Amino acid sequence: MGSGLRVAALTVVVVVVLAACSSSSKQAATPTSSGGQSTVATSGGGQATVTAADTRQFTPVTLTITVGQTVTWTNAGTIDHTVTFDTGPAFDKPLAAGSTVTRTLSTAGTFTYHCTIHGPSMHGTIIVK
Ligand SMILES: [Cu+2]
Repeated sequence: MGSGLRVAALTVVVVVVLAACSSSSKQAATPTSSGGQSTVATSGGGQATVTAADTRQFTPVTLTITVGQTVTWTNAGTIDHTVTFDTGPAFDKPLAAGSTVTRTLSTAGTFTYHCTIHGPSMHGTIIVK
């Protein structure tokens, strides 16, 4: 009976450690593909992040958030970009290499934006629900 309990306890420990590892590696992982993927941000005021890189794309291209959530754009590359909204209240911010831009969206709707440096081909959409 003693060894059976020990095995069971050890199994629980291993499962907990594995779960902790996999969740932290998920957070650290950067998206590898960039073709039209969309992400739904976690509800409840969680972080919503868009990454701009030297590929001249915003990743994810489409991000769905909840009303009142703050989106953070991070320039992970070495060239400058902008976050310039096409719709909604005016918003046109430089996104220099290594910097971040944040915007809290408190109105439901679909908002498109682009980078003025690289033109409409570098674009993204924020869906606020
Ligand atoms: Cu750009």
